[in-house]
Amino acid sequence: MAAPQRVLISAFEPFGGADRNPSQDVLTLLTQRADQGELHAQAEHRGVVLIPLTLPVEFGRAGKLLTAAIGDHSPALVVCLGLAAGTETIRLERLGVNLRDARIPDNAGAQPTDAPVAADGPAALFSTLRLKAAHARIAAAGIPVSLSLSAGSYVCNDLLYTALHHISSQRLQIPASFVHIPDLPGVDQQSADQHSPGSPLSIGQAATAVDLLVAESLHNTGDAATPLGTLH
Ligand code: PCA
Repeated sequence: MAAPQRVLISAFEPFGGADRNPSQDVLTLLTQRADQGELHAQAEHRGVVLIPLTLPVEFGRAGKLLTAAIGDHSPALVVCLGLAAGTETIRLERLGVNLRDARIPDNAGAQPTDAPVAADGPAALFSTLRLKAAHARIAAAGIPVSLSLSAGSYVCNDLLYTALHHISSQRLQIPASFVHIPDLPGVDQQSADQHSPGSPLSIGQAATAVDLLVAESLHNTGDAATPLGTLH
């Protein structure tokens, strides 16, 4: 038996009055595929085991629960998932910023403005998954994908920054990043692999994108040097 390579994947609960969060549907589908041994990551790497974690949409608490899970499971890598309503692509987040600036209250009623995530932390921290290599794989699979320079200033960014800050300050060698998912119809409303009219991609494609990101990032080499920067 190969030594397990634990992959910690988090999703978020619904927030802002919604009754579901598609990041949970994507995580459920990934877990089902992992149980069936159907992941690209499992085909490419030995001993891949998924650790699913659903987090509350709460400043501070989401990050505490994630860093506790990192301590409990010593994962080989961490991918956090969340909803970005109004977007059209899978967004691979390159940066966590040290800023809490909430347009709506979180699920515990907190609404910080212009506050740091970590008072002693740098202004921003880079994601450490192989995002450009993954971008190429995901795009080649026909899935709409983009690199993003900002995960916003709400709880998703809070989680990404907290994870990256924890990992770097504890000197852990654990690559981590965040994937934002468009608002997609749930797996209970239609087959996971069907597009609904007006939806840029399916839950099944979103799960495949995350799987390909994991498969690429478990290769312990530097990222691809593709020129994918933005001009504006
Ligand atoms: N999206 C929000 C928080 C939880 C989620 O799924 C965000 O982008 O900050």
